[in-house]
Amino acid sequence: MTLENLRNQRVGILGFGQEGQAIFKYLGKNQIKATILDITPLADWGAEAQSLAGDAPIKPELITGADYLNELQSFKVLFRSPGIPRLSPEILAAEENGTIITSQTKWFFEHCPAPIIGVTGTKGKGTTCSLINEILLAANKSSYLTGNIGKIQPLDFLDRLTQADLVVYELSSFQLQDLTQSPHIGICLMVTSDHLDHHKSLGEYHQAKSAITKFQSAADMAIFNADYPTSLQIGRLGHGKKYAISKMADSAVPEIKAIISGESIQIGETTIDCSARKLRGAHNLENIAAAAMAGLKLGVEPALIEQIANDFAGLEHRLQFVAKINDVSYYNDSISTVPETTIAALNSFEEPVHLILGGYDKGLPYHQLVADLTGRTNVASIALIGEVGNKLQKLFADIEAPFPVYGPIENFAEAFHHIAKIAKPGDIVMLSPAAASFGMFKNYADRGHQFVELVTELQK
Ligand code: UMA
Repeated sequence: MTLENLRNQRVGILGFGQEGQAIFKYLGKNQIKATILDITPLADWGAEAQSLAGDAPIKPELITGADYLNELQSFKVLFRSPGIPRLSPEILAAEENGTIITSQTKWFFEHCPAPIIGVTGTKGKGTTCSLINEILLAANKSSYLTGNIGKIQPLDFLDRLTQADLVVYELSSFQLQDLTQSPHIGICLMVTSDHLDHHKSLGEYHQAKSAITKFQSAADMAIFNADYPTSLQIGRLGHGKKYAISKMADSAVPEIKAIISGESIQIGETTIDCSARKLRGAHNLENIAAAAMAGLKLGVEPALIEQIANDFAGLEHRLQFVAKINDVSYYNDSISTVPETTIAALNSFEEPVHLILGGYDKGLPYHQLVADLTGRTNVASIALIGEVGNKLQKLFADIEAPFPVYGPIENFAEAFHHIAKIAKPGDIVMLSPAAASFGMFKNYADRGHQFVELVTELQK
């Protein structure tokens, strides 16, 4: 489909979030009128969305509120946002009636002149994409990072791209679901179950992910984690060359080209030594292996890949290495707003960890977290903050925690200094609060930035 096919046709944008707004700008720039359809009533839109639609030279038609899907059959083309289920009855009925259902991702794939490195998986997509992008930029390649990771929308730079560029695209199952093209390099990390609230079944979720490789030709490449049955199955689809990754040296999977062993990744004759890596967690070695494989296939020198893989500090606020001061390492894991993510963060360390825990109380249960923390040998101390801090303090008191628990402390800086002061060389100080930021901070990013600022001040 071309822009010409859209002229003088009824074109709808389903959902006016990040993606819908990017499509609206793109269509407007190309003088194409659009109708915006969104469940959220206009009065509840954010200021940016309101002024984008309100001040546009080509005024959009607006269909908002609960009945926004009623008229779908009157559209020639609909651009769907990822958050709107592809298989909803109204969308299927419109499609049956001849409406073309597309999306920002589908349009981009159809029109992008540059090779796309697409990354999907249940966890680790954002980290792997960011690392690949860093590797490519370090090798002086022109690389764009986009997709589910947010920030920069692909339609904002589509017109600038040439064959000489590279696009690293994080692909969620919602974005992959109706693609009819696969990326030039399709990377399938670990796939387990997730988003079952949105997809009807595990089968639909796995099916959605399969577009990462299914349409590849012999000129394309599939990189996948052979240790997960579904990833192996997806990796084997399509005609791309196969480059599987495994932690099992004795695996019988013939497509395996990279073996993770200890802190090393062996790819043929090449060894990538990750023993100096800042990105913590065993799972991250799998992500580094996928990124290293992609880098090698795109012609980056192994020594440079090794250097970037070791220097990469991770995504902001997600187990992000901040600094090492007097041999104490500081990590910002402000994105952790539930107990499970704090447990996952702690699993990444063997060193003693001093933890800032607590925040706004969403009514989550914390017994499991307390049991987990007290059962560990590497929790050195805990500083509690916020309402959840009160709750945790009682739970820790009941079971006589085997480590010092401070607080709850009202002041975030005071909580930080408390544990930073007692941390010994070789220890970790981490913000991984297992609670929402509401009340004490603007949002989780603000909480993370305040933590980073406190670490920076300590360095002076
Ligand atoms: N809306 C409806 N009907 C619905 C659902 C939403 O009208 O049934 C409207 C909402 O009122 C809102 C708009 O649609 O105005 C939001 O659209 P959206 O939910 O698709 O969100 P976007 O802002 O366009 O963000 C999307 C991704 N969101 C989802 O997949 C849910 C973002 O991923 C992504 O960063 C962005 O596009 C850029 O590509 C978020 C996410 O949670 C971060 N992704 C999941 C994940 O990472 O696990 C897949």
